Amino acid sequence: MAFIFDLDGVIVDTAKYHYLAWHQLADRLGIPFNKADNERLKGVSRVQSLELLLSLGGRRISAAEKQQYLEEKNRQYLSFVHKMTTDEILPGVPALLDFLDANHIRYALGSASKNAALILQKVGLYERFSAIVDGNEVAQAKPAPEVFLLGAQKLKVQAQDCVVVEDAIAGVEAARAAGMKCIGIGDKEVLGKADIVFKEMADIDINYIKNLINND
Ligand code: B16
Ligand code: MG
Repeated sequence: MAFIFDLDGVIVDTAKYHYLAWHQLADRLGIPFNKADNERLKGVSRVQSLELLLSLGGRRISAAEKQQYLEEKNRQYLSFVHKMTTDEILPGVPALLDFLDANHIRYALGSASKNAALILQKVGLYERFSAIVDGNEVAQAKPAPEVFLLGAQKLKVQAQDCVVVEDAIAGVEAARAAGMKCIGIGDKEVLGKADIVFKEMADIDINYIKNLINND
């Protein structure tokens, strides 16, 4: 048995920084963009996020312009990431990682973000993960299962022995498509395809994790 954690919305809340960075670009392009719109970008790749933003404004632009906007948004986003510290680890995460370590259960990161390694370094968790799979390594973004299958491969475990922890619909679907168990973090109504949903990481019932491990 092994665990694969998503990053944004599970280990840290970087969605607030994505929002600020996309908002700045949207303002510049004259596209209305609010927090509800931002929800649709969670777990979605950078390029798909830009496509969604442009569709909100009914805009069509050249490939060169798209590239320029992607770089601009990422520069802005990184200006927030560079200020991140260990304080930004979501409540409940350290206790869960400690529990897994104590039980010799290995865990990997499976994120759509191309900045995942940097973010883990900023919050001091980089060394704790046995493997990292991020947006630089996969050809197909979530809901495709590739990111999690690669995680299982790196951990040298079978897909059916992996438990994914995810906060986005696309991520839950990716876990399902990979044939893995999935713990959803967020709204039960939204993440219905997960095996179980907890509102926040801090709400994860450690007895549920114990049972998963013992029944393995
Ligand atoms: P980047 P996750 C995802 O992270 C975010 O939820 C999503 O909003 C973002 O567009 C994506 O990473 C790509 O991030 O621009 O840093 O490559 O939830 O898969 O950890
Ligand atoms: Mg996420």
